Amino acid sequence: MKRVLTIQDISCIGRCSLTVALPVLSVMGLETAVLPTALLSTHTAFEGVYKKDMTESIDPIFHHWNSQKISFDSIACGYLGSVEQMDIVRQYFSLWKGKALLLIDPVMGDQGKLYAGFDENYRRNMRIFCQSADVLLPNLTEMAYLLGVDYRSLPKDREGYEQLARELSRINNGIVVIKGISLTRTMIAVLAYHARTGEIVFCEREKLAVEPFGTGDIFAAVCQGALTKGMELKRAVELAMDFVLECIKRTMDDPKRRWYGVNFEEALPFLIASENDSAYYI
Ligand code: PXL
Repeated sequence: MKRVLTIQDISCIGRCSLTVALPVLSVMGLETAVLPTALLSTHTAFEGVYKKDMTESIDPIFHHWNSQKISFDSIACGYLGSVEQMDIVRQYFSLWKGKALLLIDPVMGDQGKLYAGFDENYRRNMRIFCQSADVLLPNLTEMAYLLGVDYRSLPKDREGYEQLARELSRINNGIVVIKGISLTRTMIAVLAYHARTGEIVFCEREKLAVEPFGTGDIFAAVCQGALTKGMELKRAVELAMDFVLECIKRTMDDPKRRWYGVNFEEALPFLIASENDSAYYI
């Protein structure tokens, strides 16, 4: 069985980050190691969040793993607690470059704004960290911050996003997967671009009238699982989109969805059938 690592926070309440990535990766048949970057009482959209940063534990944990020669087939990083922590994870990524598939979801913001607690210094450092990724998975806000372009003047057509994907891929010279592209009111798309092969994947699905919490984290986890299992980029993106859509469909009538994420538990069987393939992206 392949072993993967997911590095992100535990938000006790709110169904995002580790609490969605772990079950998704497990159900996809991957031994899943976790590294919590922070412990939060809820995700940061709630008011008055309690947050305990785990920075001081991260180096000793990596150190121990190295001493035990623990290896991973892929490592994904999401929400981080501090710039200092980002530096430590970046060094760990550099140990694994070329040996494990390295994914970064540059979790910083949404809807054109940075999340609570993040600033220009964090953004600058995130851009540097992103150079380490084989696969970069930003939403539109994060893409705009990484490129230093205005969120309000993002393109209105597919060609415009292809151009931005090419620019973004100069950061990591690898794969970029841009989430949440809405070219019409009824459809939502993901655009993936592979800088070294020129492959472009544009995957569009029906847009449902709600935007619940944590779906970006679920999307990234499915991509990590699918690519680690050797699926082609196109199939990985399609699987991730279809799974997120299934999750949202099961949450449409839930009035608490804005805060508590999606009812992904009911959709998990959808992922059990996802088989192994033999494409490699390292
Ligand atoms: O879903 C992204 C995310 C992850 N972790 C924490 C968050 C957010 C988004 O707000 O607050 C703690």
